[in-house]
Amino acid sequence: MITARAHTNIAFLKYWGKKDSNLILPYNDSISLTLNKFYTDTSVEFTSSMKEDEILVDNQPLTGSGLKRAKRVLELIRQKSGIKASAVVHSTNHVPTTAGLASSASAFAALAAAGAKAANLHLTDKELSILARHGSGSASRSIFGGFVQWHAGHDDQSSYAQSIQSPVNWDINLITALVDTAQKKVSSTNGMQAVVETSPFFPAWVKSAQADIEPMKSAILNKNLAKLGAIAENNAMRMHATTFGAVPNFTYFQPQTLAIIEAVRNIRKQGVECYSTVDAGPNVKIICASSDNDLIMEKLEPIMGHNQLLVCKPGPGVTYR
Ligand code: 2P0
Repeated sequence: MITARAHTNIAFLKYWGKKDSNLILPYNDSISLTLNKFYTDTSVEFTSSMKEDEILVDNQPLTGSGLKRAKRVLELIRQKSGIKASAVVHSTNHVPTTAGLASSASAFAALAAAGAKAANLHLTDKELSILARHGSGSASRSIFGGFVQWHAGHDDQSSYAQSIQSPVNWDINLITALVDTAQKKVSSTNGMQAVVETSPFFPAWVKSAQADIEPMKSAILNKNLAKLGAIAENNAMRMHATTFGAVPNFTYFQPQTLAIIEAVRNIRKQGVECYSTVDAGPNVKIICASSDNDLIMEKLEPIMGHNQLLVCKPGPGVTYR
C-alpha cells in the first residue's frame, strides 16, 4: 500500500474551458501556485481479493462523476502496468470540499501518484501530471510545488504541467477569504462547459488568457508582485465575465465576494500591494506579500470575521508517506 499527499493549487491564470472533454484538454495554458495548507492524503493498494475498485473518500464511498473519474485514472494505471487486480483507495481531504478551493486538484494528483507507485510504475513528474489530468484538469498542476504552468497542448501527451519556480524564493502568499463553504450550485466542469457552448465572450477569454502567460511568467521570475497581481486580477475578472455572457447566465459571485474585491481595491489605493482572484466559487483569494498579511486582515475585518480569513503559503509538490 502506498500513500501520497498532494496539495491544492490556486490558478493565477485560470483554466476555464475544455477543447476535448474526454481527454481533458484545455483551450489555454494556465499558471498556478501550489499551497501549503490544504491537501489530500490518498492510499492505494491493488489486491486480487477485491472484485471491483473500492474507493472511499473521507470514509464515504465515492459516487457519480467523481467515481467515474477515479476509475478512469485507475484504469489507465492498470493499462500501463499490466496489473489486472482491483484497487482499494482511501482518501482523506484536508480541504473544504467544493467551495472553489479546488479539492479535486489535490485529490486526483494524490490518486495518480499513489496509484502509479502502488502499481510499481516509475513515472516522471510529467507523466504523473498527464495521468492526474485524466481525473481533473487542475490536478495536472498539483503534482508540482510552487509556481506551475500547465501547457494546454494539442493531444494527450502534449498537455501537462511543469514547474516554473519551486520552492518559491520570494515573499508572496495568499489570504483566503471564506465567504461560503457550502457546495456550489454550478460545478466547475458544468460551468466551463456552459460557457464554451453559449458565451459569446469565450473566444475573447481564450485569446486574452493565452496572451497573459508570458507576462505572468516573467513577473514570477522577476519577483514583481505588482505586475503579477494586476495580470492575475484581470484574468480572474475576465474568466467570470464569461459566465455573465452565458445562456442562461450565471455567476459564482455572492454579495460578500464583491465587497471583498472592492475592499482589496481600496486597500491597494492606500498603498498596500494586494490583488484579488476568484475561482469557481464565492471565496476570494488575496495575493500579497506575507509582510502585509496582518495589515490587510485588519482592514478586512469590518466585512469578514477573523476566522473566515486563512493565510496560505506556497507549498510543495507530491510527497509519499
Ligand atoms: C483553475 N478552475 O484553473 C480553474 C479556475 C476553476 C476556476 O480548474 O472539469 O475541477 O475536473 O477538469 O479542474 C476547476 O476545474 O475541472 C478549475 P475539471 P477542475 O483552477
